[in-house]
Amino acid sequence: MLSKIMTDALNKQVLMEAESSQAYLAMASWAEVQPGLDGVTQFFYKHSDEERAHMLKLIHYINERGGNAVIPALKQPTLKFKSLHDAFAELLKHEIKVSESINDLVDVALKQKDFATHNFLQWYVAEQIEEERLARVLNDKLQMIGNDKSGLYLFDRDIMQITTANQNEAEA
Ligand code: OFO
Repeated sequence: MLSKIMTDALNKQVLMEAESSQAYLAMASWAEVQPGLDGVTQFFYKHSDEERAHMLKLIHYINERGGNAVIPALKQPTLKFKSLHDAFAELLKHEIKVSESINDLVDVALKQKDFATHNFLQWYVAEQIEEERLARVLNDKLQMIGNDKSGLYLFDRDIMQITTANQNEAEA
């Protein structure tokens, strides 16, 4: 059975994952109306779906362990970006914030001696390492490319390939 402190902390993470999903959905919608960003658009839509899946995983866990998951109200995310570089910089900033929040949650689990939740959270720890790494790689690439149009074309093509490959892997 989850303690009240643990339940509240997990519910805060539900909000964070919901906000992530919403933020990336806004990025996807922004990218969709920019010329030539088909790959980036798919990447953000998929990322938004993944964040929703992270939120659902938490909701089920809270409810299954005798807590009550709270479906949160959300504030409107950033809708417009000056450039692709800005959108990806925001993605990285956001992922770093989420990683910090997961670390805090692990700390609460340890302090509560809730080893089941500690164990459950290890999946999120690993996931954040991967998401932060990918966000950094993409930001580094964009730094290198700058405003070079052919570089941006290739970036979009590569990110489309990564997204499709990951999707095929998930469906296999
Ligand atoms: Fe939920 O994994 Fe990123 O934020």
